[in-house]
Amino acid sequence: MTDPAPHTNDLQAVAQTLLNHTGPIVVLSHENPDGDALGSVLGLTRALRQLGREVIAPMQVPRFLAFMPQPGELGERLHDWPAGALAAVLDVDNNDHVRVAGADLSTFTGPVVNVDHHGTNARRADALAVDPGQPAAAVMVADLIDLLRVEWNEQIATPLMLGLITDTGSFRFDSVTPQAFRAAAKLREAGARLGWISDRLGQNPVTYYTLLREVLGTLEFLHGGRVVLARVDEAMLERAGAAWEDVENYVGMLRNAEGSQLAVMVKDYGERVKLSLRSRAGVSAQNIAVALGGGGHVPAAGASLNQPWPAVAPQLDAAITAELTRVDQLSNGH
Ligand SMILES: [Mn+2]
Repeated sequence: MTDPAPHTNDLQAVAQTLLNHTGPIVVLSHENPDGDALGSVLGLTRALRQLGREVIAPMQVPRFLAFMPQPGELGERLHDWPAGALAAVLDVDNNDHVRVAGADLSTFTGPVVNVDHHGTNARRADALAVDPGQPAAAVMVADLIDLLRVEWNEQIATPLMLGLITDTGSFRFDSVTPQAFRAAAKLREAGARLGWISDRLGQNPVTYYTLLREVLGTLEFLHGGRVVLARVDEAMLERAGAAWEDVENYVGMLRNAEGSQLAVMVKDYGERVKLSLRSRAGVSAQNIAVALGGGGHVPAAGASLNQPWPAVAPQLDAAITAELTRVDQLSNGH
């Protein structure tokens, strides 16, 4: 172990609260769970069960993460708060807003512990550890498991590695800290199955590819290749037997086109349009989205317009042209 992280004292209080509690423990995270939410919940659930605790972990696991839990390991829905329960809430910045899989924390009167890495945390729990310097909640759960004195094994380490991988984009960003690699080393030492996780995360359903064939037929390189745009509509989904969910990752793939500064995925619902925008090299997807009534972050943004695509296309082009002009003027020193 290296120097204790700033959250260690707070985690000690969380660990003590969990160890003192003899009743059932309900482990929860946010709705639309991502890899960190699932990994944190599953890691702590397995650790607490190893200590002999009764744990209930209701979660609707999305298709792309369904490989991780064992069948029956997580409950689909919570019907009632069990008598004498404690709620352990992970990777969530506001417990008051937790309404997942039948569990509504606003109706819960028992003790709550919260472990989270969001800077926006509302700090409402009986014991809580919040550290925005951590790359993933799973890293804090790993430290918590050390404090609970649970013996490490592959079953506990693997879901926590999933959380760390997904929240760091597989360690690909400048935001990845040395601490993220130290946490990964600890999980790897405990046997986390890195290759298996990467292989499973990289898999797509067949409909992803059959739909992609349709979508690539619409591909356009605009503004001298600086903008790459593709469109998908209901008829394409029907021909491919695909769902809107299959479309999610296309825009990131388009952005990888060499020389492209902006990728646009047009989701054409007929009477309305949703735009997914991804940018790089000084271009702001956010500026374009805001010009069209949407919002988001500088590199990733979106907009929804209640107009058909032929009416949206010229507005989108005007917003793109304005943003590219802004960037060019900046780089020319104006
Ligand atoms: Mn997270």
